Amino acid sequence: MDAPDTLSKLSISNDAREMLVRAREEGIETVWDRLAAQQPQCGYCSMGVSCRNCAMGPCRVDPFGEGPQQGVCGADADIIVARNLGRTVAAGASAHSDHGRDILEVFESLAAGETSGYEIRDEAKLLALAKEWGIEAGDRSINEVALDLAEAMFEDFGSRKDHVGFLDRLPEQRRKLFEELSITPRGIDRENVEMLHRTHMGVDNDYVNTSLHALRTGLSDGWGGSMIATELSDVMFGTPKPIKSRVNLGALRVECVNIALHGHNPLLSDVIVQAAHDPEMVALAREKGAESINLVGLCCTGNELQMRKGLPMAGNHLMQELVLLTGALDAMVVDYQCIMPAVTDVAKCFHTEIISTADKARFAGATHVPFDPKRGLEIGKQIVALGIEAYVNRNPDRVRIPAGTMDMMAGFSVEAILDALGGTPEPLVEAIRAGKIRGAVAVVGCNNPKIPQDHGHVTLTRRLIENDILVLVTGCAAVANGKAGQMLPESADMAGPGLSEVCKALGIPPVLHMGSCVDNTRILTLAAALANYLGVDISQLPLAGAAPEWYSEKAVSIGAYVVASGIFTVLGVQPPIFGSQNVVKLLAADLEEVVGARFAVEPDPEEAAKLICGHIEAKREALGLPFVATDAAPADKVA
Ligand code: BF8
Ligand code: SF4
Repeated sequence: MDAPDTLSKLSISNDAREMLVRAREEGIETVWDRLAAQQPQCGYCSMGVSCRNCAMGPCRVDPFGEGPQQGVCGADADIIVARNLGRTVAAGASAHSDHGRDILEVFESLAAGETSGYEIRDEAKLLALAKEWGIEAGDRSINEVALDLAEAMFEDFGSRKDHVGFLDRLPEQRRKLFEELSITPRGIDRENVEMLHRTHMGVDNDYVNTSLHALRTGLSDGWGGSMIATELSDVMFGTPKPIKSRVNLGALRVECVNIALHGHNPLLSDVIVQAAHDPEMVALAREKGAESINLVGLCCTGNELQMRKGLPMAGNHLMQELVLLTGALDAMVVDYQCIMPAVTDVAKCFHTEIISTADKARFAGATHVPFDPKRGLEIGKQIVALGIEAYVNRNPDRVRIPAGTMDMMAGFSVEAILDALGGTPEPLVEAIRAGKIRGAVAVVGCNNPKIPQDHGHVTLTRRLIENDILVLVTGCAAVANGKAGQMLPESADMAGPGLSEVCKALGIPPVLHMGSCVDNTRILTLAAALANYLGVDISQLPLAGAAPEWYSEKAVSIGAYVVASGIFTVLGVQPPIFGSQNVVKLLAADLEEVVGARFAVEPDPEEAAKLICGHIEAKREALGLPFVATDAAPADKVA
């Protein structure tokens, strides 16, 4: 068994450590063991200078100048690094946007009256979106309006528009800048396909040109596919409002059938929640000896349900194997994205049924129940029944659930934040102007086993709120902060005096849960609304982004659209670009002159906090707002 000090290098959370002890005792491999087995990882790939884009290769260039400096085709380190980065952004943007398209397809079927288990739960939001997209409601039925909106949004995926629909939310200055730079996202699929085209051998051989298209591809995700996903999910499943919830493996209940909902898309998980409450299903669970059916969330499917229904979270990305190690999970229902293929291996050590549901995401060793929105509720019940059947096979002697949960609050959509402020951004702007709130930072993204789980998120967030910076969180970051007790109204006591005062007056936490990763678009919408309200560009606002523990291609797409939208972004994990000093200089310095924002890489969250505080104070100063020196942002550090 590992000594506690070794375990502390793996995760800061006690329930994770408890399950890791069990994994070691029982010889069950987890992500941390597989990472160790991969050491040393390939240095060429880590620096981004390997290429397998064609069959003259694979090639690699030597970043230290000793070996070959070009691939067989003549591509140098700049070209190879920029092409690899571009393809990574395209993969991430495609994942988010394909999720958006799936939501849109069900929305269209719902509007056509062809679905079971779905309804329009936020009519007001649907009408507001229709208006924004230039669709007249008149005296037509809500379904007719919805059909027109679906049609218009489908156009965004195509290739014949000159800009995606939601781009009009941006300040005019930024839209003009995108035009000048030729990075206006025209169509979601178009930008992704064009990136694959450009990175084929012998197409775009100018690293600056390729990198700018990477920003454009990211923008087609943030202001396109992801934004459609968020907005239509709100229409169909309800716009989130502040809601109480809980987090940790202790959310599993020994006396219940436990089913985890894992992945990203709320389409199926929403009907599973309905099915789990169905009296017929509850009766079936009781017949088999369980008290009731207990649903828990993992990753972003969990976040979607926590935001709207207060569903307790079992955990974030690195908990997906550890939740199986409790021996108390009867079924894990997965849709797509961030689901490790290893879950079926770990599940084999217990009785847990892994149920895959998306035809595009199959897992060897899982039971596949294909999702069909026309029979949504029926399929939801079928899945819950599988969980109940698996419960019968649970071995009570194998059950080890770490005790206790942490309370947290979720549900901060832009609408909910504006509501808390009394319907206008004015109080927030005033608090920023007066210096009570210095600025706002989006802390987002994943867990990565290269970093002690949650350490980056929790440490950075703690320092930011101590410095009176409001923190907005999504994805696995939100779960990490929840576990650390930073997301309760009483957590205001952890914040600096100004932020604490504002939070207490409004009854909100200093760290606001804004949803899943596609819901980073809520942060874009809020930033654009603040900029428009003040008549400035987003890049002038005291804002920043951070992804302290990112691992995913989707996180790279998010980073691309956040920076391209004008927001300075700090990454905690080094991206594979360091084989090209030119690409590094472009992304970490020169972009500032181009889009008014840049990337930084800082693995130490304490140092990242200092960087961000300094940046926020510099933005405040440029806007003529009062400056207050703090420990993290001493006067001499601020230009
Ligand atoms: O989309 S934060 S590990 S679960 S990629 Fe994945 Fe990263 Fe979690 Fe959600 Ni986002
Ligand atoms: Fe090698 Fe060029 Fe082919 Fe890449 S595209 S594998 S660098 S020959």
